[in-house]
Amino acid sequence: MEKLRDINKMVEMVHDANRIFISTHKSPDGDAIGSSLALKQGLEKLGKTVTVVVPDAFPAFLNWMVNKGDLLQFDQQSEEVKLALQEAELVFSLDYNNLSRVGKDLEQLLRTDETPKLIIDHHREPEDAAFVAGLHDIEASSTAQLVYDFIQAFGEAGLIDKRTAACIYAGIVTDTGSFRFRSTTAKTHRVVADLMDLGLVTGEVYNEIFDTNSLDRIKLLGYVLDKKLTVFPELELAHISLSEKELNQFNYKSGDTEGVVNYPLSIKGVNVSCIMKENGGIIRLSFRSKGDIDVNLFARKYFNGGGHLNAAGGMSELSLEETVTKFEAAAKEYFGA
Ligand SMILES: [Mn+2]
Repeated sequence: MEKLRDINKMVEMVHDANRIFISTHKSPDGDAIGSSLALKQGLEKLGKTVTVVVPDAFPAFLNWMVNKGDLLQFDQQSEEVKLALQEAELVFSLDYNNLSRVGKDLEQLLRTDETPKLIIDHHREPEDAAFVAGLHDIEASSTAQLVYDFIQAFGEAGLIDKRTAACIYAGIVTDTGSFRFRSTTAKTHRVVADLMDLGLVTGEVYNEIFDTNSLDRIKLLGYVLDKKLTVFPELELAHISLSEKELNQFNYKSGDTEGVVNYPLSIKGVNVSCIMKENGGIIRLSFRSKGDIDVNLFARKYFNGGGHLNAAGGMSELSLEETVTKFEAAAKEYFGA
């Protein structure tokens, strides 16, 4: 059996271990935190002592999931993390495919440590040599969905309670863009149905994650959509630009423009969207597209960036006005063809 699909070996290794160390990637997202806490809670019900380690801070909209003492943050508690790793008999790598994804210092710690490592993940091209076994599936909607399968593989009732179900759901709902990305399958919905049978109330979790806007943020969004949205119907494209001064009028905090770039894509006939944002003298650009339109190549070619087919970023050292002009010319050349 292929070693990164060997769930039975993983179950066996967990049975033989008492102290378990769970790690996840830098800038942890809903799937990283949700899958890690769900696995911790499940393993604790099996009588294990579990430490969850995140490399750095996670966004505030995930605070509801995390109880005091639930996890260690490496950039603030490196000594505690080292101790936990020394004592661990098994290390889990959750929601990342390569040890470099945890950040340099923690990566070094994990690489020099000889505790066997298991991976549960859905990112392409896992670092095979780093792991003794794993549950790796690039077709899974989320790592949280794989953690659900893993906990079920122990074949014991009661390992997933309402709180654990909420953590798994949080990972699934954030990684699938609320069940709209292509990775969402019938299996994804079946897992959620099972979680609901275990006590999950989907609306409660949804509110915790998505209904956390500040008034300033909503007013900024209103301003952007009313005053700053420019559409080029012939190019099937729209852009938004924001100066530092404008952002400050709405007491901008990092994260406040997260997702704003997606709004233009909801306009019928718009297939490419760009937001240009001034920050500390440089302009950061973020691109989104639909279908086969490649904004990764566009970002590489014109704005020193890159990313994925439908989501990419770039930067510009020109002024905001000059960047807008450059973007419009580049877009005409690249998307107009
Ligand atoms: Mn994920």
